[in-house]
Amino acid sequence: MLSGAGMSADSGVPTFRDELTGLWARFDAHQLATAEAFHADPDLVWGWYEWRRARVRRAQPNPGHRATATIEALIPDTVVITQNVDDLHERAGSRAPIHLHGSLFAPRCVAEDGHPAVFPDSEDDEAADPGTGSRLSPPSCVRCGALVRPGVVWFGEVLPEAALTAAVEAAAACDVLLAVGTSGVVYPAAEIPRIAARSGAAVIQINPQPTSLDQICTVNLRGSAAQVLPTLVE
Ligand code: BJW
Repeated sequence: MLSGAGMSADSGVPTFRDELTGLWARFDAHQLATAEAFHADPDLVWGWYEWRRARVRRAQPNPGHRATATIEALIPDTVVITQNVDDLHERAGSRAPIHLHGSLFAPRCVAEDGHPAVFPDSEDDEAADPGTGSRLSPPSCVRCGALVRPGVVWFGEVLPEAALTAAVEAAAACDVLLAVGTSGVVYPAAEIPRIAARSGAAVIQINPQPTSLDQICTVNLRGSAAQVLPTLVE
């Protein structure tokens, strides 16, 4: 399975590109989701990610996340690949989802090697919601003194190599790939269902809207992840 932001939409976590409710309808990706943006205004970027982190903490897995965990239990060699930076698959019981775009909960250091950040508040799960548009100074890494940055993959950055390799291998080897709640426009993640299709797998898409993946899919199930996924395991 490849999941995207639509998987968590029914948990109240906004997608990126939905016309009215997506994050990019309200916020400028260039000012928030690039390394250059963080360098130019770390307080703006850190504050925005802390607001999103607080929202995710309050969110609960939905029936789509739970059905995914059930599929894993029923078919043990299922591989869950997600573009999402939330932890809702894990909280629903998924074993070890592959996070292609990192995690809101694994901040790292801006130092060259990008080591996991060590800073006083990193375990503070009760931190208050700073609110939309709040500026917040990022902490410094106690190990090296450099700034701590969100542990996500921004535009222009390479994806974690091990995660991408595992995802490509799983896509090339699978018989069926479920593409759930993704617009399929952000690469290289968008290659995953295309690799599966080229390798002869059936690609089943679950999405309430048409997407750029429609043409390569064997079946397009129009509906939300929370509605459609549970029907597959009933
Ligand atoms: C529901 C629903 C419900 C709603 N149920 N469904 C090849 C061609 C063109 C460009 C490129 C290319 N290769 C690389 C690029 C550049 C770029 C890119 O792809 N740009 C395109 C946008 C044009 N890619 C990169 O920069 C990547 N890095 C890279 O390629 O490195 C190599 C390199 C480096 C340097 C030089 C040269 C090469 C990195 C991409 C990182 C993406 N990061 C983000 C932000 C992460 C952090 C954060 O969360 O802030 O990741 S962007 C954002 O988009 C986020 C998502 O994971 C990603 C994908 O979005 P997703 O999940 O598909 O969400 P939406 O909103 O787009 O779609 C939601 C869908 O759900 C919709 O279809 C709805 O209908 C549906 N839906 N409700 C089910 N209830």
